[in-house]
Amino acid sequence: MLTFFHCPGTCSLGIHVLLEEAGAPYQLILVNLMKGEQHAPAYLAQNPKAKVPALLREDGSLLTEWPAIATWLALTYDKALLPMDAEGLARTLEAVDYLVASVHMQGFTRIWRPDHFAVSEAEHPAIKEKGRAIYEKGLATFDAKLTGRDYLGGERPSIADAALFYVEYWKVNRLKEPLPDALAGHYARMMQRPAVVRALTMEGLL
Ligand SMILES: N[C@@H](CCC(=O)N[C@@H](CS)C(=O)NCC(=O)O)C(=O)O
Repeated sequence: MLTFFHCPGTCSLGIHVLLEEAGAPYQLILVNLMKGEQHAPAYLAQNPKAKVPALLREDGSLLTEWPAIATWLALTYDKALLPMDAEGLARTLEAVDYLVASVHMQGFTRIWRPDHFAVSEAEHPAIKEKGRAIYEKGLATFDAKLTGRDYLGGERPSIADAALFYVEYWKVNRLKEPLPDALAGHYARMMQRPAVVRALTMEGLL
């Protein structure tokens, strides 16, 4: 049995969706970021990075970083979540890296947590503006990619669609803003997937 450390509605939601899509056996452990539980000694003993998602595996080893966890889950439990031809694999990893490292961490995090980038509140408006530009450029990039297709790789979702889903989720549920058309269609398709419904329900978000 895997142990999945998560916080509802954060980027760990994408990994939760993949655990459900893959049918992996896991137990959920809540790390409440709003209460600062990522810095509690008991959690730091498991994950010194003080972040979610984190996955404790049956051999007792901890796996961190969204792209690594997603890749390992796909290869271990459901290879259909990761195209294995050279072009499909490269394009999937390209999308995941851009979504997690740029759109999320350089873009959305600047909007949501400008204090992570500058202590001085006077600098926060400029940081948010920079984050907004990175985030919107990322959304527009994926909106163009999705035009005329159901999922990023075509007909079936991959780990990249789970990364796109949590970034879309933030636009709708945190910023309370509409998604551009093709992303709105992708988000609606993801929201209809039983795995997504199960993950959101378990996180108390539905
Ligand atoms: N590079 C990490 C990013 C993980 C991350 O930033 N997680 C956020 C939640 S979306 C977090 O745990 N933040 C806690 C904090 O910043 O104190 C990954 O790919 O998993």
